[in-house]
Amino acid sequence: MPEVISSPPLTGTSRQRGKEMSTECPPIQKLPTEGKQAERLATLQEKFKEKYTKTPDFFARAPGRVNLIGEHVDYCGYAVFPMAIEQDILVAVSTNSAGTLRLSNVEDSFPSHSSDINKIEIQKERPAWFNYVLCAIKGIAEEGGMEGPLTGLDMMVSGNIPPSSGLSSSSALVCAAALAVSHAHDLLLSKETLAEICASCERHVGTQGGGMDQAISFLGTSGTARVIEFNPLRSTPVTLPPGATFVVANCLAPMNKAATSHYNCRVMECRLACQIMAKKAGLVWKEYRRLGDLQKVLGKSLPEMMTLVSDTFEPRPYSKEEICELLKTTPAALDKTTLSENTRHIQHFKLHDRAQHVFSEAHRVWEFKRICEEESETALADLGRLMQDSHRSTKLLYECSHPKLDALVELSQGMSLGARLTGAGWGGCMVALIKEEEVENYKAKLVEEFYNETPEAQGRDLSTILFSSQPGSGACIFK
Ligand code: ADP
Ligand code: NG1
Ligand code: MG
Repeated sequence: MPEVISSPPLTGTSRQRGKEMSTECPPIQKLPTEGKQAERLATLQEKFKEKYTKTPDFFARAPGRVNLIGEHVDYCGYAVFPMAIEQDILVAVSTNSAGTLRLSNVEDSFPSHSSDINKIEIQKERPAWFNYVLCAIKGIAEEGGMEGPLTGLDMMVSGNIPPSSGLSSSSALVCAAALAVSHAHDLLLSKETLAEICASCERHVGTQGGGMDQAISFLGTSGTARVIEFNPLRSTPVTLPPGATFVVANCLAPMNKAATSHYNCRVMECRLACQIMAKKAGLVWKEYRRLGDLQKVLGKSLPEMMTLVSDTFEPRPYSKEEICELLKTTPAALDKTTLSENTRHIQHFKLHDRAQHVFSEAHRVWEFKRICEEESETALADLGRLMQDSHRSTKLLYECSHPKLDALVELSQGMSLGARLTGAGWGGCMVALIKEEEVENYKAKLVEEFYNETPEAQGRDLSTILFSSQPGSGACIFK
């Protein structure tokens, strides 16, 4: 365990945003002196010195995550069940007096960027890596309680979360950068406040995310997964049953969420389903954007909401015109009230299947938690079954899987207790629940039957593609 120098208490309330559920800031830890993390930090420090001819003042770290269950429900207001992983983004930081942002990456494939730190412009149409850092700077400048302009910053990033693979490299980058900027300005922001700022500012890249990734990146705790709830943001540690190991396997088909409209299309389908159901219930539909808010107002259970979905929609695509007729609005007005910029061109939306997935998946999250807490003899098998059901639902109702992910899930039958896609999908990673004693055999089977047959895996370090993960800790500062 790294030594904690301090976990600064929060002072004053003017810098706090939203409802605080704890008063803890991310901890400040001593730089690790041994292990892989120490080596990565040393390399980052060396490259930082070469680039900026000075030593970094401190480092910010934020982890990626694997979501165990609760996919595509956070933006509908429903709880999710992720754990932080060991893989992370590190940012080395030093201030400059020129008011400039100078940003670079240890990997040459990510080009450097520089601008006036107080004039941040994010070009959504160009999915550049540094957009995520610009989002973080904008977020802290606008919502972090700054009392003056930002000071200039020199930053260098080093990451080992496979990008665009559903393990949340994007949010880890936003969270590490936001923590770096807030620490450089002595802002004492709680983990929850930082998570909320990051959830909202990452939307500047264009994706209308729900907040799971940023929450677990700050709130992750070593040894426990967490149920994260929203509005207000709060999280509960949950100990997983003994003997449970989660193995992550990357199908090696990446999917960049900001460069495509798949993700936002699903967010909009849920929003449209919500608004049509709200109208049918006699509510002011424009005031409703999330299925979870609608459920609260209607006072129905999740299974009752599933019945309502079946009573409201047919399992087929609805045209934009038809949706406008149901809402008594026009396509131009709908673009403004409901749709994101990159979904306004879409002409057909599936409402029944997407809403059915959301309500059933939200239910599975609470079932998963109940099983973990009951500690019954069948716990592992019961959790596995929920994971299988979740995969089927994301594949068939949400249509966000990928043939390679399905192949991995298929291969896992028999050797795993359950397996499912994790993160947004359309490629990326699968997570499988494996009995501890089976892990090595299981991995060997995937290597033999999947990775040896996959051209993208050849010559790659398999430990970065196929690994078991224990719940890890959240973001911190190293000094
Ligand atoms: P994920 O599922 O990993 O969050 P996204 O598509 O949301 O996938 O985000 C991936 C993007 O995050 C990459 O295209 C890149 O712009 C950025 N990113 C991830 N890791 C790094 C890194 N180590 N350095 C720079 N940018 C990164
Ligand atoms: P990834 O795959 O890490 O980009 C996305 C969203 C989450 C959540 C999941 C699906 C962002 C930043 N992340 O994760 O909020 O909706 O998909 O459960 O938009
Ligand atoms: Mg992402």
